[in-house]
Amino acid sequence: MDINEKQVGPREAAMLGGAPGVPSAGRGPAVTGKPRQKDYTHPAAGWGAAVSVGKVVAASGVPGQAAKALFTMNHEGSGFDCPGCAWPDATDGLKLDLCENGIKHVTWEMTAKRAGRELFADAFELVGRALRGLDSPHRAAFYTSGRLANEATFLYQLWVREYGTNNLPDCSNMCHEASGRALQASLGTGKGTCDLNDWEKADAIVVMGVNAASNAPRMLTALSDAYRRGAQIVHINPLVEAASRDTIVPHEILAMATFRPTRIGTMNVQPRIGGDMALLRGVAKATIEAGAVSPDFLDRYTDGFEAYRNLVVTTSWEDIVAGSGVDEEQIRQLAGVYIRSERTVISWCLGLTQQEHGVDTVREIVNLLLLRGNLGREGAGPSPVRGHSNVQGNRTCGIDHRPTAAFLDKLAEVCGIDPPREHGLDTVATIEAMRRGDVRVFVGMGGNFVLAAPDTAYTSQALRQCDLTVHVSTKLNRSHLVHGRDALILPCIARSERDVQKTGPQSISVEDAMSEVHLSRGSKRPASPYLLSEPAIIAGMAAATLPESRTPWAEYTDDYDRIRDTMAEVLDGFAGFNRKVRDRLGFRIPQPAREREFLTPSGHAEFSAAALPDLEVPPGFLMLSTMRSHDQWNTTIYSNDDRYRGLRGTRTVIFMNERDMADRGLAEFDRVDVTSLAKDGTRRHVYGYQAMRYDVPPGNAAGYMPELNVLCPIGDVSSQSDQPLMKHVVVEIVASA
Ligand SMILES: Nc1nc2c(c(=O)[nH]1)N[C@H]1C(S)=C(S)[C@@H](COP(=O)(O)OP(=O)(O)OC[C@H]3O[C@@H](n4cnc5c(=O)[nH]c(N)nc54)[C@H](O)[C@@H]3O)O[C@H]1N2
Ligand SMILES: Nc1nc2c(c(=O)[nH]1)N[C@H]1C(S)=C(S)[C@@H](COP(=O)(O)OP(=O)(O)OC[C@H]3O[C@@H](n4cnc5c(=O)[nH]c(N)nc54)[C@H](O)[C@@H]3O)O[C@H]1N2
Ligand SMILES: [Mo]
Repeated sequence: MDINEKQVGPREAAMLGGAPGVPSAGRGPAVTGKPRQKDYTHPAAGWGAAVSVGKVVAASGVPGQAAKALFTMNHEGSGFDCPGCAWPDATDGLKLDLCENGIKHVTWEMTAKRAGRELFADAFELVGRALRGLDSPHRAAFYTSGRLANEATFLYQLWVREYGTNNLPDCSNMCHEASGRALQASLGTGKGTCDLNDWEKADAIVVMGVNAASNAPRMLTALSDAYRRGAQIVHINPLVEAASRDTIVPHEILAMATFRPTRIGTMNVQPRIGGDMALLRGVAKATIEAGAVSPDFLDRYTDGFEAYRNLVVTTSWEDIVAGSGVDEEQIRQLAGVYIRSERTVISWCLGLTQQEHGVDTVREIVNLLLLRGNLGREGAGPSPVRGHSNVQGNRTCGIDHRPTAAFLDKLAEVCGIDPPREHGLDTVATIEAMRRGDVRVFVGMGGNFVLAAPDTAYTSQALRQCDLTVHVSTKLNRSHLVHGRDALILPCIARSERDVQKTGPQSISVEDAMSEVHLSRGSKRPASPYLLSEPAIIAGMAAATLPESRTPWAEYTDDYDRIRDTMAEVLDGFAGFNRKVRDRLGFRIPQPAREREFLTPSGHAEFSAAALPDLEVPPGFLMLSTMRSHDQWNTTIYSNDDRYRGLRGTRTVIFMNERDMADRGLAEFDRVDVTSLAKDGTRRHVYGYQAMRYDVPPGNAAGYMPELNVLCPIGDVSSQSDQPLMKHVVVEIVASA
């Protein structure tokens, strides 16, 4: 019996793909017919995307409303912010700058199912009673998925801290925790320093570890513009993804009519999984060897360059080539691109962060940028691609299990509460605490915790041990079925819907990946007149939990301007929030690092000098990365197809190098069993996947989340960021018996 079955029993193990001899089904629609793979040779976006959107809008069951919603999405001033990704809106506003996946995301949110008033009547009291009954506030944990708007976020953390804990795990713990920590250590800010204008001015854009065509489609517009003005665009990815080829930009109707694609890449580099840090070091080495550094900048603004240079000079090309999986000649070519560029932007996403050495890798990006002063000037700098549409705003507004003393002091002073000072639990620590019985109440503000978190069987067991689980959601999902002794599913108003409170229609605000904050107002009639907004639900739970509270919960709900007034006093850069956020394009949170003011202990940008990681796997094992398909939004699966990777009809595949397949005697779509090897030596299995030939370097493999989360061991987190190693799963792949 394997680890999955021991934890969840044979029936559920079969559903999770962990039953020997039973082919895994995946989490998409029922599979019919045989899967197919044919390389996708058309440009990304364009007509393929348009056809796909038409199908989704029709299938939403509310085509008229869906079409109307699409025309108000991302229109500054009046519309609502696309709840899809965090890519900023075009600076000149009002292009039809939507993407196919944003559209699928919005229409999927619209459903014909309804919930009535009676649902909320007892719910708040149940939550309040359960929380008041715990012997310590630390026995509860409060998860946030990155969809929560700024105002609701602020209320949520206020409730949790007034109640008495910093147990605020969030999806960012699985996403960009490494980026935040790295940028904080190097530059004294947890965020990137670039905006879209910088993307428009860069001579070279380096895109690392992101599947842009699927997950940040509006980046394609920026890349094709950059290509047309002659910028160099380098894609660094073990998989050659569609974004590195051609695109037809969605709003360019003429290009769509004439099928005239624009190139969106000038160079592809294919490192081994986890090899980015060694690759970056190689580029730094060649840059230093060529004497192409900026001594004045280094002198004036940085700290630790000498130590870094010594480390780079003594790192051998042999180690760099072995560690990156890229040959010296190509690394030198890449360095040539970097050296010839006056202004360089380096952008990255999960391929770099969900690794053991994620923090070191992001710091190596900064090291490389610092060498040539690519920081705090136009067209240059680090630019992480954030995930959820407001994941960055969540952090800004207080979702942090490790809050700073300065933030807590301010919160105490302005809100008259006594927040706890000890750090709280992150996502993985919360799961482990639930499993031990130390956390008894779990609240999820959005998200699909059981499927998004690592080690599905373990996490299921942990949630089932709770006294109470509460989910505030716009859509039903698997987490609603894997619950504690008592369970609440509270539906809420979605971002595309009208939110009317006592003082009239309300707007909420969000922050995009480039620190721009703007208002968002839904226009669609809510699914039911009895639905409550997220701020109203949070305030209702808070008032029931804290009967003595002097926080004006009801007033906050009546008028979100009141929430913003308090936020303006607590949060740095939010003075005049209510006024500034009503500007046509919103406002930008000040970024000291952008002005070359570094809030680090030394007052300078800090070089890091970390050793290259050891990526060796035991003989016969492969390194597997989990990722999204084109037709999914995290745990929401739209179909079994992955258009740009040319795959149709299945999700339970393992992308493998041809040579690794031959070594195992595997032909295309042969069934395989996959076993992961945890740091602690335990093994987890999925059965009856299908092997698929793909352009990945030998020794590397890939497959889809959330199905493969079954294989991600709960204890395998980075010692640098505590992030689960979702792009670094050591696996053994054998032909199914
Ligand atoms: N349509 C759509 N959009 C989304 C999402 C969605 O699910 N659907 N999710 C949103 C969220 S929350 C996030 S965080 C982002 C995620 O956006 P991505 O980071 O693009 O997400 P993944 O699909 O996990 O893709 C990881 C990419 O990294 C590459 N990769 C894997 N290992 C390595 C490595 O070691 N080095 C390098 N250089 N590359 C590697 C993979 O080949 C893949 O291209 O997208 C956001 N946008
Ligand atoms: N193996 C593996 N696992 C991963 C990753 C990976 O790359 N590999 N990526 C990780 C990353 S980057 C992330 S961000 C997490 C995602 O983790 P989560 O954020 O927990 O998951 P989602 O699938 O985005 O959550 C979708 C659910 O959120 C609810 N929802 C949607 N919109 C709203 C809203 O406006 N309000 C409320 N209240 N609820 C809403 C709906 O009920 C929907 O079913 O997954 C992580 N898990
Ligand atoms: Mo994410």
